[in-house]
Amino acid sequence: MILSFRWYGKDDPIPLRHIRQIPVIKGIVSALYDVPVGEEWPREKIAALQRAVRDEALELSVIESIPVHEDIKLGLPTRDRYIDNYRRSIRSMGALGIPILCYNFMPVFDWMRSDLSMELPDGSTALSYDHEAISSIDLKDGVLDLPGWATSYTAEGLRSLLDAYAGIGTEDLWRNLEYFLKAVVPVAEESGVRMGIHPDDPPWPIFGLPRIITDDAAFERLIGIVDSPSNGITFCTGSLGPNAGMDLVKSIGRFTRRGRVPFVHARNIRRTGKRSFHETAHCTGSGDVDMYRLMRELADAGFDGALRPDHGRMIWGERGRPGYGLYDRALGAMYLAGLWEAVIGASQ
Ligand SMILES: [Mn+2]
Repeated sequence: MILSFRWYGKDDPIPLRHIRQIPVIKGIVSALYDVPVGEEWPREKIAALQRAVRDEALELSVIESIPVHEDIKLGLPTRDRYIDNYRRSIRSMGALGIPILCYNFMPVFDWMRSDLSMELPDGSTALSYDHEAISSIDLKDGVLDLPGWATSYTAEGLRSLLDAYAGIGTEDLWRNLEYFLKAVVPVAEESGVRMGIHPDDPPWPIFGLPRIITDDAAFERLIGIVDSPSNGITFCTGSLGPNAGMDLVKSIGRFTRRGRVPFVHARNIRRTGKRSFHETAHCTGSGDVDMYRLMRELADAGFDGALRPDHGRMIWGERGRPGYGLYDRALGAMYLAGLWEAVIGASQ
């Protein structure tokens, strides 16, 4: 198992040399943030990122993510050009020996929260989601008045994108995902790259937009589209956790045993209602995800991919990118490494 840590590149307020000081971290999860969505990732730029990571004695283990252009999700004729670029980017990853690619297939918004700094009883803050609050937002003017999203789209851009999705239902989105996977997975397999789709966060439709990667049935359908070890899942416990009907431990074991879990996001959440929750510290006692049983199941299933602490709280007065401060994710990393050492009965 490669314990890894997300790094947002040179603009991340957290430098690699700080991440390196978390003793258990071996891998870095990162991306190119200056390539327009849909364009090919220049190989030399990926190589430069890899070099920067290696200069701090870490390894670029995962690309998260190469974003999937909306035209691919919408199934527009222009998708073929973007899919070609995607395939070329995957080939470059493979040529450089970067083994895992995380991506998602969520229309328009790749994650959604109603509050980015909900205060918890101990004074820390965490991201939270309240479906009523989200449902009360009217997007018809193209304005999403939520902190963190205000600048993601122009009003015009958001409006036209939502219009484009008006005719796209769940089955259409599945068909478009199928078209994409049939085109890219063989290239990933040839290149030695394992793709893992990130589940929808939260795992239900928002703003009337379809969302399909939400549960075991969806995972089963996904892996059946192309039967390849390169067609897998990024098992994000924090994204799936709000789905109270899902047995995360059973699910992670089931798909890991079939060789379809190259990457795990370990995050804990506390459900506060049918469709509301907030994020918590990583440990079992803090939320509804049984992190111990999950890690034990992963070990039993022979997990050999990368795992990273996902969103942490903001603690000790730290300010920064919501969910991606250093302190709580570092605590999470140490906790997860401790669990792993215990369940496999050896240090790594
Ligand atoms: Mn995640």
